[in-house]
Amino acid sequence: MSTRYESAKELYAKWGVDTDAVIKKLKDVPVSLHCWQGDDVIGFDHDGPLTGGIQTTGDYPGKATTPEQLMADIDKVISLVPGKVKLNLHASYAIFDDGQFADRDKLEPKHFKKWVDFAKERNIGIDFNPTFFSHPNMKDGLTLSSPDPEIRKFWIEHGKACIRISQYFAEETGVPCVMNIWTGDGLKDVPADRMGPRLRYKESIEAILAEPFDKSKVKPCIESKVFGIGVEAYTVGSAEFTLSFAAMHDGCIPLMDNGHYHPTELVSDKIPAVLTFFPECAFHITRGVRWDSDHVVLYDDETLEMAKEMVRCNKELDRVFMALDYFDASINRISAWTVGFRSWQKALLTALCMPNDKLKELQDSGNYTKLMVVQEEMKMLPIGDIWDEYCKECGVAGDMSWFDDVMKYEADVLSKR
Ligand SMILES: [Mn+2]
Repeated sequence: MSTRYESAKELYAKWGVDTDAVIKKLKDVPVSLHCWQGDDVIGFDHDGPLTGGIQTTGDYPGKATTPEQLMADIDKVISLVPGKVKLNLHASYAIFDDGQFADRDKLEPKHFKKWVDFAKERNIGIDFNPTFFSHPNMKDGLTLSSPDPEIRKFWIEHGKACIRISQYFAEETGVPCVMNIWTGDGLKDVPADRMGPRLRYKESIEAILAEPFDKSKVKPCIESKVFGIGVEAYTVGSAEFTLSFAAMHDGCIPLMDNGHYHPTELVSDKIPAVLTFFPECAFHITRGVRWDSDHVVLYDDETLEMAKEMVRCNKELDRVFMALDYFDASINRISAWTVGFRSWQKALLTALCMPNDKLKELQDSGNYTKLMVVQEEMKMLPIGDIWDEYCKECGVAGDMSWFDDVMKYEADVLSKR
């Protein structure tokens, strides 16, 4: 008697899909795991509130408050998810030994040595983000676009420091570091001058990118956003601004966060558009709900559609940098992380298991009737059996038995914090 995987494999083979090859390939696709789900985007360098137009809601017990706790929590997540994890850090997660505090403009590689040790021990790469929020130098809601030259200078120095740290990450781990610039700069209400802040933002990012770095090691990105909490009327780094900036600056990569657009705009449709022009593109995988941009990623239609476009536009998946970006403080944070990472893995697996060349042929030959029928047929194929095999080969549970592990961790570790 054949196993469920063997029988599923045969069904996919009839469509020309080699599921063994898909599983082998997916194991090597890096996906960045964001450290900030573990502590509600607080970090270790300040006591103030979260600012910058983002907000966590909920007070589920057990959040990490020390680097040791956060690292232990990340380890727990890594043990529960299939696939290849890359670590994604924000600058606010610098680790200072006693009396060693350095402000954002004075950060050095040594403040991240413990993270490098963590990554090297686990043989994973690191992505990085300057932190342009939750800091007193965010003046009147502005950082790099502030009219105050001293404020701009502080944040430019922060950006430059982060480039040096990104290069350090790449050199230490042997994996290129994707460094993403995002600011929450904007205005709550109708501006009198929309262009001035954008001209200053452009100059400031150019000043940051003037810091020397090896383009094969550091991949600078720029991320847009349509609005944030308290910056409803105007954001400086709008979609047109960031996409134009990346297009006009060699080596700068556009980063699209699918929670950062109007709800009727779909990043799945933007993926082929940007890959038509840019050699490399970066994506934040999240789930927008009405005005919120940061719910836990689920295996839903748009998540799958984004995975399909990445796979179809870039078969080798070497031109797209994928990172999760969300934070939920109302549920167990280990579970939030795990569900999101596994959901994106499921979406990639499903996309890789589709007869994409055959579907394209149907479209190109104008056979839209059969295209619809075949696409519907695909939905009933036993992807769950392929998923189980993939998880088994990765040494993790295919079903939700990982959740027992999380509940045990909550009882043994999180509830004692
Ligand atoms: Mn994002």
